Amino acid sequence: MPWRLLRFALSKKHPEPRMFRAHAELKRSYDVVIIGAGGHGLAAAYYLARDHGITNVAVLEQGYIGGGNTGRNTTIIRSNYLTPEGAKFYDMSVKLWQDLSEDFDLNLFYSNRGHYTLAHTDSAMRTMRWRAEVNKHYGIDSEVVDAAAVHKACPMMDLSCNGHAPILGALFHAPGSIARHDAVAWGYGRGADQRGVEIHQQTKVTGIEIVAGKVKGVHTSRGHIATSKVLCAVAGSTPRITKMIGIDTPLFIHPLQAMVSEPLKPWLDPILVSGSLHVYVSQTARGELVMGASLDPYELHNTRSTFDFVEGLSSHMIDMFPFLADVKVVRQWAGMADMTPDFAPLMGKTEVEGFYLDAGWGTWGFKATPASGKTMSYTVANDRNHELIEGFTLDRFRKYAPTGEKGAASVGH
Ligand code: PYC
Repeated sequence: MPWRLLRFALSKKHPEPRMFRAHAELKRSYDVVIIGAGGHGLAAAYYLARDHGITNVAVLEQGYIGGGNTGRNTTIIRSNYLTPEGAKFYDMSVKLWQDLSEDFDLNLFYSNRGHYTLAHTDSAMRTMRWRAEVNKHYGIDSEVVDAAAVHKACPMMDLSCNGHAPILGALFHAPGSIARHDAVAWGYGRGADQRGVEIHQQTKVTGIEIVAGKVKGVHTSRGHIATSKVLCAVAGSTPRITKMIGIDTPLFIHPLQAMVSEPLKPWLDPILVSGSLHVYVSQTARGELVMGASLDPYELHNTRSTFDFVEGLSSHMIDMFPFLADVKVVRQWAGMADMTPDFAPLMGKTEVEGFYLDAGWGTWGFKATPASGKTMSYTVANDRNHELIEGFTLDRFRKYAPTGEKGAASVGH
């Protein structure tokens, strides 16, 4: 055991830096109110304080820090997107991820593994080539590889997938990584708190005060707050908030389920995704397999899990890895994915002055956390959309100018 740890264990005092302060009262006013203490809300608070010097900020959370989609995903980080807008935005995110543990002085278990999107059909191979070309154009490390390269990276996989869907090749994305999701929320939360931001858990927003088209305040379960800027970063709860101010969005909420196996000896180094078999999987430092599939195919504002999901995903996992047949599933969960019609996010200023949206994350919100924090803090601080989110604003739907990102989804939806 390292001496530092032993000293800590034997000491009666534990002078560890605090994680967050608990605030008894809300102040009567803040420069900025952020709704949602998930990764995105806390990242925006952190960069508002660190990069823009705006610290009179309250982050309001109806539950607990990181208890929404931040704690309900499969922690995959990548930037191999299909559209130029997506590729550039997620490239910024991947670059920020690489230094985040050091930035926070907190181990995020960030682990670079490489990411294979498997292609089982000629048309999937065509899409992989398309993505690789877009990615290379923007300096993102992606290439199409053949089935032999996939076998080399993952010799344990049955390349015929039980004869159902033989693998022809893959899009290989070397920067693909995973990280510990809870720690990301804690790191951003602690960093924001240390700079003066207040995080108020168990504080529900019940209304937003608008006067002459401008934000004037927020009503909460703990009283009223005056503010002229509100950032809404609540993923699957976005429609509840936008309804309060009469903004129409094209969001639909679908459950996105996932599950985890018992810990196994390390055998799976890369992250694997199969669009045809509806599987994505990685192995954590603890040895668990973290697995997910497509969205549930109906709208539901709920985080319930189903047996149907475990059965379907397990059978496809066994097509790929027959030796897993006796491995136990130990946990499952669901998040509420806020889906847009074009699969790109919904970010930036809105028709209500002082109300900013960070939503539409669908199935890729976790990996976006640092870039969404950076770009939304810039947008809120300057009341001007950051250039990297110009393709993601709400008015693209009114202008019939979608940013079609569906081809970059991990699995079919
Ligand atoms: O976009 O990589 C992804 C992803 C994995 C799980 C859900 N989305």
